[in-house]
Amino acid sequence: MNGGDIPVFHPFSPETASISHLFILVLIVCGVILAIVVGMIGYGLIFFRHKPDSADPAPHFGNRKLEIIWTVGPILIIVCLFTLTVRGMRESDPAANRQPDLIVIGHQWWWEVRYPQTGVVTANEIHIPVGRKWLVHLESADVIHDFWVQALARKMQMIPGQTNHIWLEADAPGTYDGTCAEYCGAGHSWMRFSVIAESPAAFDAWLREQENTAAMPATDSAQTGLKIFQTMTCINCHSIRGISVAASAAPYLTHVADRTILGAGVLSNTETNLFRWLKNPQDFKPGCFMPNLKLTDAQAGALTSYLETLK
Ligand code: HEC
Ligand SMILES: [Cu+2]
Repeated sequence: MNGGDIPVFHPFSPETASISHLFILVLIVCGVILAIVVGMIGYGLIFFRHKPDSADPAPHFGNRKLEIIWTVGPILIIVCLFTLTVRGMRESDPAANRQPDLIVIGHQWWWEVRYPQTGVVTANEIHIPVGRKWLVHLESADVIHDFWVQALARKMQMIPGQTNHIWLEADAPGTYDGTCAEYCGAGHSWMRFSVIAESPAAFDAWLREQENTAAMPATDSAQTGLKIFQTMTCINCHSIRGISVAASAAPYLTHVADRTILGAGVLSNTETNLFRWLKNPQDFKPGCFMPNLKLTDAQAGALTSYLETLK
């Protein structure tokens, strides 16, 4: 999706299309009413101005015809909008009738993404197959967050201790921007994510890749990196499948090199940026829960070569 699109006018799923249609219709109805009101005021101002020597006009009391029109008219408009709103709500939120295809858990300030059918866990980048309606469960690990992919689905809060759901679907392949839409602390503005919709075949291939455990590094520098990863505190927070199983305190790194963003969108995932992030995450995302571990350039370099092998 390109940055200039306003998602409400350019929906990419049946769910957002229904929201978009309702919005445009309400906009037109309100626009017509505004034009009538402004038009009548303008007409009155121009044609019924007070002239210096004219007498005050005779007052009118009661006008049954007009009163019926301005009572029945708005009632009809409201009934129509109400009916269309209920229809829009149904279309944008069909009943959740099965196990979730995806579980997304909001953390300060990143997104944990779980595929319950396979056990794959990743972060900040959500892959989905195009044209499939996916039921997503939304949870929170700490405070209230809000999951919002403007072009694909309505907004939904993630509330600690409660599971909400949303339907996620994309009509066309592409990368769709998502963001946290509920202020959740210092790192909120960098709590972004992407939804990558791809053909079902490409999606299946991606998911199979993700199921693999991390490959053992081949080069010296990457092997040193792995040792540092295991001996420094990294493994207390981060999991790498086959290497360390930590609590979900931090993004899974099993296939971190496969992702395009770091720190929930604060940096693009290049080798240089990864190195800079490891040297001091606080430079990029002040307040985030990865501390500055005061790594030397050599340590950060070795860790970078190791993490780059995690495709
Ligand atoms: C106290 C817990 C903690 C420790 C220790 C820690 N990290 Fe992190 N790390 C985090 C958190 C939390 C994030 C997510 C920050 C954010 O986006 O807000 C993160 C993010 C990252 C990322 C970016 C991942 C992504 O997908 O955005 C990398 C890479 C990373 N850490 C590597 C390391 C390495 C290597 C070490 C050891 C030298 C380490 N971390 C130590 C908590 C930790
Ligand atoms: Cu937030």
